[in-house]
Parts: sequence; structure tokens; C-alpha cells
Amino acid sequence: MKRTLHLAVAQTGPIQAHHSRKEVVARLCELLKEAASRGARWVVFPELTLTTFFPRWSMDDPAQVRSYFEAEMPSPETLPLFELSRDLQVGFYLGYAELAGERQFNSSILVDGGKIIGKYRKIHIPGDAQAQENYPVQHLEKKYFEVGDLGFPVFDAGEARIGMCICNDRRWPETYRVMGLQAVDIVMVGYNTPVAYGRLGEPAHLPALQNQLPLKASAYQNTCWIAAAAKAGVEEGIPMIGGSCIVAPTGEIAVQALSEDDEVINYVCDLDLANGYRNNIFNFARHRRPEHYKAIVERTGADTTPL
Ligand code: ING
Repeated sequence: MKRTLHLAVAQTGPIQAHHSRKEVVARLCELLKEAASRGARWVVFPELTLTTFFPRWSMDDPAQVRSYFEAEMPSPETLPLFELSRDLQVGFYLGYAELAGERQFNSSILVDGGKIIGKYRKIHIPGDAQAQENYPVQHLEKKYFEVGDLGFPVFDAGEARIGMCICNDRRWPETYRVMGLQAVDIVMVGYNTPVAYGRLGEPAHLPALQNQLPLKASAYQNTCWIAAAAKAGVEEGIPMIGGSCIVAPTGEIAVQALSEDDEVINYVCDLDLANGYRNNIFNFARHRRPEHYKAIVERTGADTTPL
């Protein structure tokens, strides 16, 4: 009997500063309903799905900053999404700004049967802690979020082992390898990626390529499926890439979004497709040699001193 899981990714178009939580949750509920109507068992929403990508601005008024965070989950505004998930029996990944006491995290949760069954807090926090002079676009996640303190856990969600990461995490191979070493079947990731990351001044074709590159490589190298959900389109005047996709353990894109708006993509994933790779070329137990990998754990930055 094949182990399959019907997976959906719910890409959202832009969320502007004036969009209320209520309006956004209504959009997410429509996307969840669409995914359920296609037979999906799980739906992946983007990073910081409930608000506009506020780390593009430098804000020092604590009340203004806190207005982008959720002090409780579910909150009265997000409860309808939890209830719909329970009623439709469709689980979801949701990215949001988490206020945990006085601590601020860029977080994601797994919700199934209307209950939170897993949480992750973003570990690779990109950008800067202070606004940079003459940057066309700021990226101040280090100003607003602490480094996550939950590691990269993998959760047993019945038919599959599911792990999570968030946006910049997807560019770092360590993210997936830690989950691959926990036999993850599916990695769910949401992202908000500006088209022009100002300080790089790179050709326009590269952001899309550099989005897919780590997803394809990491799905293949860690014998897992990856479901990646963008918040896309022009948010507060800043273009964000779309390109939401579901990637197979073969390294192939199984399905991808065509628009930069609210869009559902879905795919019936054969979870045993990974077996061939796990038993052969990526049989970690047979082929990995951790005794030669110590630099990966012992060093943070690169340096020329001999190991
Ligand atoms: N966004 C971006 C990302 O990693 C970024 C930050 C953009 C880094 C472009 C490098 C290049 O996709 C978030 N939210 O991490």
C-alpha cells in the first residue's frame, strides 16, 4: 500500500499595512477551503502570513512594533482558521510573528484537528539589527526577532513526519540535514522574499533561481518533500517573489504557482518515493562520515586556520 499524502501550498498575494487580521484570515480561510475541495490533507501558508512584511521598516515605537505580533494563538481573529481546519479535517502550517512573554520570534505552527501539534521559531535571522544608510529596502529581522530556541524539530503527524523552517532558513543546508537526520518526510516552509534585495544589486533573473536552487538540492540531498509558500506581489511598494512550489525527493518541482496572488497549488505526494534514495545513494547510516564534518559544528565563520 503506497504511503501518499495530499499536500497543498496556499500562496498569498500581498498583504498591505491596512489589511486587518480579520480580512487576512478570511482570505486564508478561502484558500483552506479551496485546498480542501481538491482533497488536500495539509496546507502550507507563508511566513508572517497575518501581516505585511513589517521588517522592511525601522520602527522604534514599541506599541507600533507589538501591533504586528500575536500574543496568543489562536487569537479571536485567527480562531476561524483553526475551527475551519478542524471542521474540514485539513491541517495547516502558519507563519506569524510570535510574542512569547517579552520575547519576539518569527514563528510557525503546525495545526491539525484545530489544535497546535508543533511549533518552530526561525533560526537563521537575515538582514540587520539597525537601519542601514542609503539602502533602498531595509531588512530588519535582526531588530525585531530573537534567534529561535526550539531547534529544528520533526513532528509525527500520523501519516507523515513533518518538519518546518522559515524563509532564510531554506537557504542553509544545515536546516534540512538536521531534519533529514530525524527521518523527515515533508519540510514545510513559508517565505517573504523581496525581488530586489537592495544591497546585492543582482540581475533580476536570480531571486527566482536562488529560491528554487536550495529547495531542489535539499529535497534531493535529504530524501524529503518540500512545500514552499510565498507571500508574493507588491507589498507596500516592494515587489516580493512568488514561485511557491512542491518539490519531490528527486529534486524535481512537482507543481508551482503561476501568479503573484492568492493561489492554491496541490500534489498527491508519494512518501515512499524517497525510499530508493534513502536505501542507496543517500543512505546516511552507510555513507555519512561525521568524524570528518567537525568544522560544520565547531566553526561559525570561515577561516584559514587548519582544522
Ligand atoms: N527573506 C529573505 C530570504 O532569505 C533575503 C531575506 C532575501 C536574504 C534575499 C537574501 C537574499 O528569502 C526572509 N524573510 O528571510
